[in-house]
Amino acid sequence: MNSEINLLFPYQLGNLKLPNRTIMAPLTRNRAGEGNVPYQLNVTYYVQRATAGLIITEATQVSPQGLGYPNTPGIHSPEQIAGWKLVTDAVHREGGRIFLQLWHVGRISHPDLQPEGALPVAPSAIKPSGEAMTYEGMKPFVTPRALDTSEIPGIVEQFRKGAENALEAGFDGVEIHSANGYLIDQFLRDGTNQRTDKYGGSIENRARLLLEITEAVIDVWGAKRVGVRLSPSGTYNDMHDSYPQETFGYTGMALNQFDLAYLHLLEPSEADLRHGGNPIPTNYFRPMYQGTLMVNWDYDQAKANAILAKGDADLVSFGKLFIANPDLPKRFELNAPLNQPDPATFYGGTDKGYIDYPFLSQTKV
Ligand code: 8OZ
Repeated sequence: MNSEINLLFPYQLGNLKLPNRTIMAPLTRNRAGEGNVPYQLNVTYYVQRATAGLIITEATQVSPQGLGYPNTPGIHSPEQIAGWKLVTDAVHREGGRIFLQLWHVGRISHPDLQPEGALPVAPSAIKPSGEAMTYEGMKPFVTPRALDTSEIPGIVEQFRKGAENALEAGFDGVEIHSANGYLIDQFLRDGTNQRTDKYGGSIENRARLLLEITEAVIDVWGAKRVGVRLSPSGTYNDMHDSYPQETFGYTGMALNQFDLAYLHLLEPSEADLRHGGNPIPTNYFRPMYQGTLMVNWDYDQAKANAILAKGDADLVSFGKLFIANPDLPKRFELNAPLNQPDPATFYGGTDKGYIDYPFLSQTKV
């Protein structure tokens, strides 16, 4: 217990000095431009939030195959790299730090979104329940195509190339999206992975893809500029696992070998509890993971300060609060009132609910 530590304390993340521990969580907003290219609207949004200890961008597909939603940005074309460069330059000019989140959705896609109308790929041909968000609205998920063993090096290469492109685009680091039921998470959990090759079966095998991707991305960036995000208790995107404590205990332990920038944990949500998951408390990870732990789930300032003081986490990321409060660290510092986020404008659209939340200085008192 160190009651002096709070969200406004600086944090040394490798050789990157964070001015505070109030992190902007990765947030899908579906507002990239034509060709899934970031543009001026996105620049304004990120620059407004440059006082975060660290910005983690929205999930960004590493390849056309990795796409699963309309208007999410990519990091695989020259235009996308150039678009992201506008964002990183502007955030740096404002004194901020920004990591890109590398993403492949796996089965959470639809032929309408895939190159040449192909089936989405996955560890096993298991259809998620629910619907994909296509350009023509929601459509039922399809049964994905199981990746052949010979295709796995190509998946690792997609992440390596994405990492190289992120470096070229001027980011400060990258986060590997291994959470929320997307491709890497589909490999980790036995509900979606029924493979019989070296990428399925035992947890050592199911974690192999994540570890190979992590190594490839570290080759590009160095370990201290690479984070990994996991959702050990998550049920989102029709996910389940028979032995989550073992699955994620092994995964957390295995990630120790890399000396990463951080491990980012999504904590159990109300929905996960309702779905009868087997939620794993965050302090399960603290003794087994030796590096920096970042946590996320509906924290407010008091709860976040409490977990930092207790020592169960080093950094806290905020989603909805950063959507609605571009100057969140300042508001925490002044104990100022918070703008309320409007869920109707979370996904898609333009300025409204994206770049028009007022700063404190614009708030009438
Ligand atoms: C909300 C809508 C679409 C995608 C995630 C990337 O859950 C997402 C996502 C969230 O990690």
